Amino acid sequence: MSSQTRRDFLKHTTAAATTFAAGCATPPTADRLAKRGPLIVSTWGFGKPANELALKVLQSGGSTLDAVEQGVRLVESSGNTSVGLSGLPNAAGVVQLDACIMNGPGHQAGSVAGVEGVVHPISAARLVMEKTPHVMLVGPGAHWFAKQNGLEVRDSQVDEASYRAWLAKQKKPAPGKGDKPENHDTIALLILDADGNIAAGCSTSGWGGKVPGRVGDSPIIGGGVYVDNEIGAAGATGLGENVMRYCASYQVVENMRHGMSPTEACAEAIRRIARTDPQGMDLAINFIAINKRGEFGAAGTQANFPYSVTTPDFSEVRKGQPLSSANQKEGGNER
Ligand code: SD4
Repeated sequence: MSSQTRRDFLKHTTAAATTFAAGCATPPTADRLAKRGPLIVSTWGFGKPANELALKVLQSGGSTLDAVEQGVRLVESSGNTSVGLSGLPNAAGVVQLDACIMNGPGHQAGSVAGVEGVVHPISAARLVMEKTPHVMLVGPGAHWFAKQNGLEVRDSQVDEASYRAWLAKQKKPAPGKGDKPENHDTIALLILDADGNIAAGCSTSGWGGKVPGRVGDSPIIGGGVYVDNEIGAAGATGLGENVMRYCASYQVVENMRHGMSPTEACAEAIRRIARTDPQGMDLAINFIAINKRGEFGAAGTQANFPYSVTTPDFSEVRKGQPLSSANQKEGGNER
């Protein structure tokens, strides 16, 4: 082993040992994971019922992907104003949805972007992963594919009324400040199962009032979600333009590979982006992460980023590490 490699090895094992000492009392063997049961982490307070449903799916014998899909579907049909067809429409008054799913074993992924009229885009993303040789389908092709595969679809109707109601509530941006989305959130949901395998998914209607055809970070593998079955998983919520240019969920997972705890990995990805981005900490982005040891964490540029954590022992909403004092309203539940 060269001295550089040895130094790296020592650095990483020391960092991992420190992380481990903070989070667990005994080595994370498969047994221990099995006894501990699954860990489910998702964005926002509205992730908690999704986590709890995902746990039930696992406990009743469903697969980890079933659990991700069912958890996300719950939010997609909950009337949430940032996820599913109840989400805010684009500038043409049409709701366009983004979603993706990733499976740790086999490093598989599927995604749909800018899709209209599909009630459960997370299910369409899973079908892309499982039934096609592709990773991503967009727009009318994604709608056609979902319909062909028996998913529930609706005519994509221009929703002028809800668009106008939303538009009337928007504050005019201060000159030079640009346009900031007021109500935009994503369900990103990560699972470490009792066998130590990882899967994740996310779904959103994206930026309310966006230019038609705009795609955010959520359906981009490594942007909205990333899974590495040897290391862990990460998911993003916030302004996708500030996530996708940096492959930020991928960065979070790579930070964990180099020995950082999930919380530190999220915080470091944000600091790294803020160092090079002209917006600094005004990025409006938040991350959640889990690692293979069953540790979890979150960090955000907003002071009060809530995320939900569920295991067989507890289910609660926690606050991510704040990297600025900016308060951003939790969207997704209001008209
Ligand atoms: C997007 N990242 O489309 C999504 C929206 C979101 O909190 O998560 N906002 O940019």
